[in-house]
Amino acid sequence: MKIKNILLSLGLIALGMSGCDEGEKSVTGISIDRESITLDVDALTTLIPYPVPWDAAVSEKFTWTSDDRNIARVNNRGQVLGFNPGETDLVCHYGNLTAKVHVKVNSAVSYEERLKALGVKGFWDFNDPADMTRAIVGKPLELVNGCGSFTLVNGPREGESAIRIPHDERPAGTWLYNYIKCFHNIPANGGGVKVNKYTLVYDVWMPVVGVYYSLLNNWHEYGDADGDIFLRPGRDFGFRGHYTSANNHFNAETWYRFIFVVDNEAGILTYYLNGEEKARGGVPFTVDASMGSLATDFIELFGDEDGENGQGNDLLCASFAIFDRALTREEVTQLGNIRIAIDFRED
Ligand SMILES: [Ca+2]
Ligand SMILES: [Ca+2]
Ligand SMILES: [Ca+2]
Repeated sequence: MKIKNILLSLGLIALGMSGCDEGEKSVTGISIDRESITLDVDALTTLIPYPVPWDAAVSEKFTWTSDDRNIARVNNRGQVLGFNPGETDLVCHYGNLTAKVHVKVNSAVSYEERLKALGVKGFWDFNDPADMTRAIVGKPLELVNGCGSFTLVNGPREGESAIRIPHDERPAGTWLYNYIKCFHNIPANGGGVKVNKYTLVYDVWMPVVGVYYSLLNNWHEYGDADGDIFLRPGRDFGFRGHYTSANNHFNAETWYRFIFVVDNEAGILTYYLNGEEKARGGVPFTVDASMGSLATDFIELFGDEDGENGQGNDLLCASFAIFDRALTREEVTQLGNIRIAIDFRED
């Protein structure tokens, strides 16, 4: 309407005409600024529809639909979101008229593919509603449930669920623990009888900050029932006694990817948050040390002996992965960041 009026005004000025009324033309078709588009997963673009003929009187709004919302989504402002790799058509509607735009969403390398390319030894995605313990790589998990219950809930995006870790309770003066036994299948390495070189990757979400959450408890082979890797009230994180020096790294109700790279043989410990290095410590642990080395049969995820597993709050974990070596900074970058839902309104 605006374009028509502007062009019409310009035309009238150019011709020095006024008062010419030849009657309004009706819309007989839809023209779109592009016949086809290609975009990446999570990327946005906008399509612009025009009436045919160009100077027709537009009396209603153009609307849009997608033939496959799982591939591409579109709203009535013509904004398009690449949702999953594939091809489909977007349809613009005006009355009974329609026009199609073919859309191709480029194939993306999935997180699972990235993990596998780097030789991951265990990967659990918590995406199977029928089996929370399912392994994508490695052995099934075992849920150790002293109280409450493990449940699957919505994760970082549609089709990506997470496991809710029930917090520990102390109903009769004795703590009831919840944790996950993770059978990593990694033999002793790094010059000892325990696992001394490894990388742990957690995709987690906290309902509140200002409390402790335990991510790991080396316990059964070490006799130390206190958790060993914590997210702390000051919003710093790390192994007990080896936390990031700065605070305020994370917020509540936000998805994060925490990565802990341990090489006891070299004496180097590195922490990443969303791919960014947050701490790099020298010589924190000796080979086979009780805190920094892992038992060769299984590890205890999210465990703690006295309620520091969330302190009344339930952590969510969208996935967990483990490597049998210390990933380099470049490899951590290759893993990419956690994919979260793009804020996109379809109306
Ligand atoms: Ca411990
Ligand atoms: Ca504790
Ligand atoms: Ca998941």
